Amino acid sequence: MIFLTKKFLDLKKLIFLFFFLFYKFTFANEGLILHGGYTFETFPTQKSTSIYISIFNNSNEDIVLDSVSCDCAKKGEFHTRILKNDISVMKKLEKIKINARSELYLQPQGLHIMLFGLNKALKDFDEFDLKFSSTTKFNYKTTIKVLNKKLKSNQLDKM
Ligand SMILES: [Cu+2]
Repeated sequence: MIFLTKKFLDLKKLIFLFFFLFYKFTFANEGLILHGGYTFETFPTQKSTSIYISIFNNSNEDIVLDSVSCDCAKKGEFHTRILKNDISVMKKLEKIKINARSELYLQPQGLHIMLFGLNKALKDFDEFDLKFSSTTKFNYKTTIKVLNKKLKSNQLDKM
């Protein structure tokens, strides 16, 4: 009987550990909506690209994203654009903060995500997972759609 109780306790510990790990490493997308993420097709020799997305924080706490990654590239970074001698240049940000009950729009000419070391060319209609980690409780994941590069210059009718 004692043996059984001990075994039961071990099982409870195991279940607790499992849920702890699950909680820590799961992509909960709790409180944060990652919407409409997209990037453009790349040339076969192109090794970096930018991603644009809308982020809505529906929670009552600020959320800080401190890393971004995907399986299709070696490294991801948050970038913004600043004026340097009247020229717009990109600047790396260590993290981005989405204030409680606010939204952040990552779009061309402004805040964006960069992928470096692409391990394949991105094609029209491709999709891939983009993952974020936060300094708060959760990790987040969203799908990025690859758009035809002709959309960029409004040349879609000239194919
Ligand atoms: Cu950039």
